Amino acid sequence: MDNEISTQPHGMADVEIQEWLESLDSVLESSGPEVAAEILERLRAHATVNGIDLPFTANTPYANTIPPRLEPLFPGDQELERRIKSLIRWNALAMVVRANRVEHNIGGHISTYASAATLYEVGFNHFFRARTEEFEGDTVYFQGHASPGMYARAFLEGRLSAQKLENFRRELKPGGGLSSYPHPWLMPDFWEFPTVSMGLSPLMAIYQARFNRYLEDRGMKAATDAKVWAFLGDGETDEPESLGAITLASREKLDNLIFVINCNLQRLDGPVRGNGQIIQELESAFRGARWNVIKVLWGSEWDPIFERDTEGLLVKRMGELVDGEYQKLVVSSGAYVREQFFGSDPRLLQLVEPMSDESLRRLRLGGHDPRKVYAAYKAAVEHKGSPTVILARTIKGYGLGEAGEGKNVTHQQKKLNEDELREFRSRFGIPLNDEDCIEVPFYRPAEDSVEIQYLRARREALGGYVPKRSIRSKPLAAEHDELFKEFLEGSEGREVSTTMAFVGMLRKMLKDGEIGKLIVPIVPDEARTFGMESLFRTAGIYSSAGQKYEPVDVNTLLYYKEAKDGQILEEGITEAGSMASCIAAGTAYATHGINTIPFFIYYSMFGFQRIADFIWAAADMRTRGFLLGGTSGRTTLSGEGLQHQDGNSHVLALPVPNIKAYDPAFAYEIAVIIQDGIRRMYKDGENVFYYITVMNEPYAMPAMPGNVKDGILRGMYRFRPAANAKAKLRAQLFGSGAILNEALRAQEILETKYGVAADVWSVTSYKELYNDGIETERWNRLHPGEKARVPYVTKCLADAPGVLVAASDYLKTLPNMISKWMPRRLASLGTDGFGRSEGRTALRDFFEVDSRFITLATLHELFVDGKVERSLLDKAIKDLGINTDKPNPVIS
Ligand SMILES: Cc1ncc(C[n+]2csc(CCOP(=O)(O)OP(=O)(O)O)c2C)c(N)n1
Ligand SMILES: [Mg+2]
Repeated sequence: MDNEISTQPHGMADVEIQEWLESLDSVLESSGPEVAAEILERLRAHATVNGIDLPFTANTPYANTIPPRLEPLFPGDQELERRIKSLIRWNALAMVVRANRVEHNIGGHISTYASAATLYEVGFNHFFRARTEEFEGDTVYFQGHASPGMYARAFLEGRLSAQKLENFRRELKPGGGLSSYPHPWLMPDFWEFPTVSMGLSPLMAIYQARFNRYLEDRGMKAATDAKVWAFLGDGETDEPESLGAITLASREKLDNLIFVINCNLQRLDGPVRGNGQIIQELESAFRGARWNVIKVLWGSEWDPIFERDTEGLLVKRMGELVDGEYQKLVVSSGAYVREQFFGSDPRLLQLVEPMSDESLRRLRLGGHDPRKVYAAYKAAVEHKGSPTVILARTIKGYGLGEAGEGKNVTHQQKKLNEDELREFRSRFGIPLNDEDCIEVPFYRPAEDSVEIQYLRARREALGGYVPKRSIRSKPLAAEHDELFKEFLEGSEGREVSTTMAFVGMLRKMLKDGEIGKLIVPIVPDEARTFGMESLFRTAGIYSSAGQKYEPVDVNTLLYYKEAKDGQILEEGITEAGSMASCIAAGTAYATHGINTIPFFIYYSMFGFQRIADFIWAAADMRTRGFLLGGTSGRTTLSGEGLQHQDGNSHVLALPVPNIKAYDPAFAYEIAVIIQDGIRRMYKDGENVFYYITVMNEPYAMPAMPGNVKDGILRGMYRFRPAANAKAKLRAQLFGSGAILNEALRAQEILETKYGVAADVWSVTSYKELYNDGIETERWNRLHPGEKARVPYVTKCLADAPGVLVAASDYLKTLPNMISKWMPRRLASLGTDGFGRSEGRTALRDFFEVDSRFITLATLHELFVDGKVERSLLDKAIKDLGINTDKPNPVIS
């Protein structure tokens, strides 16, 4: 770590160093910091030219970035704000302690908020602007584990009742409770952003800030100075997503973005970097990424000591300690601090000579000093040209004393004994006597108290309360029948893939008078894969910088056009970042009151499998829009092999409660699903979003048969009935996606070669069918006296004779999970196992999902039912050329 200041290199005389420092001081005083910086820069260049090897460092010394002389005046009533903060501290602690008294192990966190209270309170009293009619407001991502502090504040603000606080983490109590962490799904009027799966919110915040600029550059909202604030833990920065997009933020010059990292040097188990310095590590990462870095390490009590230290000894000493040592100092006595920290050099000891042990112990850290925090926030909101990160040093469990302050166990401290409670009460001056306080009551001063008046006045001045979620967009008006009509008519024999069909729809949607502007196409460097390059020219690729170069393909029709008002978000190779954009666009109906409709199209294998937690967060946030899983299907994507061929995503979509997942086969099915989706989400305001897989296998798209719209949306419909419904041998074949064509071929083989009349069904969504089935079962169980309802699958198959065979390009579990609502046994074919680099024909043979295997499965079912002879199976195996000794795809 390069944070040392050499004070006596190679025996150089102190006096010489002193002269240099003094002349710099005088330049600073007479000409200001810019000139001083210029001189230093020139000196550095001069030194390099003259062969002086200066080591690279992205670090500054272990000191506050803002010196005391540049600190602004604190504009608030510091004492009053301290009292308010103390009350919030108390109530936050009370919530957790009370909840755990009632129900052992219900959990909750005290120490995270305890360390971050000042960081939040300065924000609440002076910076976070609410969303109002006139102003879009700041966007704040609160650290998930600090939620008790946010609830406790809302209680003082009169927004949450004591009853609600009492039911923290007990959401099922009468009258409702409070969710453990920020969850818009559970508290849709309060929380906006789920942050508790650590690492997601920093990345989401970056893309949110960028999306705000996108809306401005496209003229969809006025440019404002609204900020995106993200509060993170220092341990949280270990998650790769946390720092994964920081270069995007600086590249895009997102000076509307502020990270506040609460550096309490601890995570759950112990120190974040016991043997290093997390703050210096983060500083170099962010400075390297060209962020504006503001370190807030030391409180005002340190200023006079620094002042006395004309030799820079203190900064040097501070840079020497590793975080494990710092943590130890925090829990130690003043005498220990004097001996261990200052005792390393008699000159240091002399600096603190006049101070008592008690005042040494009370030297505050920067993150607990409102003046230092205010100075940092003010500098951050005024900074231009790059995002800012504030690295604020705090103590985890601040104020918990013996109960956990700075201790390794503090993260999980949920109970305080009587002495500890009294101690905490006294330390923060809560007006409760010794007896009352051990009951840990919630405490709110009278409405007309100065505290409540002040707190209300501050929030009023900042536009209202935060956090608060509301839906600010107006529903769309049109039905869009005209727009989608042509896609219901089929391709008249022309072979197209469902991807091409979708891109055609997208192109048309982009031209629509109502929704055209609202569409946000998002691609992670895969537009060409999906045949979307034609949109580059017409819609343009968004770039805040416009296009500073002449593209290499400028003379072609479909050149790579970047533009400041470009509509496509070409995110580069980041599914996580693209999903974060999709979330920002899909929640703009609430955040900005704008109904942007994201269409995020990506390689389906790199979706649910890779970024499922972001999709889960999107679901929590009531995100609207469409995820398009391109090149999908284990056997439909030929060539790419094990890592690319997706037979999983429809299974992985099952757990997300509000995502509707479709595996359509034909263009008209996609048109029906998208049109209905836009209506449900943006007209009727339903809290659902969509996953649609599209494929790259070309085939003729049929025209939509009559009366199937409802079936497409509900999950299945009879696409092609058997020619000879009176045949003796009957079957029902279920196909999805491109495998529907295999079922149709099997229908023909069965009819012409084996005299079996089969109906073919298109199953567009096993998830919809499954949800309908379990919902029907549940209703019947809870309403035994009423006429039993019938699952949709059962209704569909009521008059469908014969054996049942399903085939899809996904795991067999999909059809199996609905088989219990079918009238008879189901044979399921699917693509369980690892993919292979091969062509489609070979892959469908390998995974046993082609027309031959569907035929064999049908005949086998008829055989089991005693409808055909064994010899027919032998003959079929031979005729169809099936190798019965072939490897088992599931495990080979
Ligand atoms: C992705 C993820 N992994 C693990 C956890 C469990 N967890 C909750 S808080 C925590 C430690 C947090 O440390 P830090 O980020 O430093 O926050 P602090 O409480 O110290 O402010 C852990 C491991 C989680 N919430 N999310
Ligand atoms: Mg921490």
